[in-house]
Amino acid sequence: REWEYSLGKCYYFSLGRASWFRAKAQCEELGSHLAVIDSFAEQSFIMFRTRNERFWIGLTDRNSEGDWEWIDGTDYKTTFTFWKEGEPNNSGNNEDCAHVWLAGKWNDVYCTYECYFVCEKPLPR
Ligand SMILES: [Ca+2]
Ligand SMILES: [Ca+2]
Repeated sequence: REWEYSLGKCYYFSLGRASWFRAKAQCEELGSHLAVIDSFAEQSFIMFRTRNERFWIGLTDRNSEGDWEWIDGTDYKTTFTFWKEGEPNNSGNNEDCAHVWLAGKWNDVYCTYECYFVCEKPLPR
């Protein structure tokens, strides 16, 4: 019941805030992973649903600064992006996790920041 269907996948929008790491773990406990946004259609759904609030997505450059990686192995370099203008800016040299924010645009922030999060999993058979 807590999951919402869109375009062949199911999404969970958290009711509480957590760090990126805790959010990642919570999605995994639910048999899912942090959302991987790989199309404008998916971006539009998430943008509509998150309404300018901050929600973690499964995108990080914590392994290597500037080398963004999707949590499910989706190739970042050849896939859709929707960064806010001027982002990612690695502000304070310490911003390695990404969330959606105003108008659903992406921003990098420090990973221990606490905000809502979106989990995603395939439609159960
Ligand atoms: Ca960074
Ligand atoms: Ca930033």
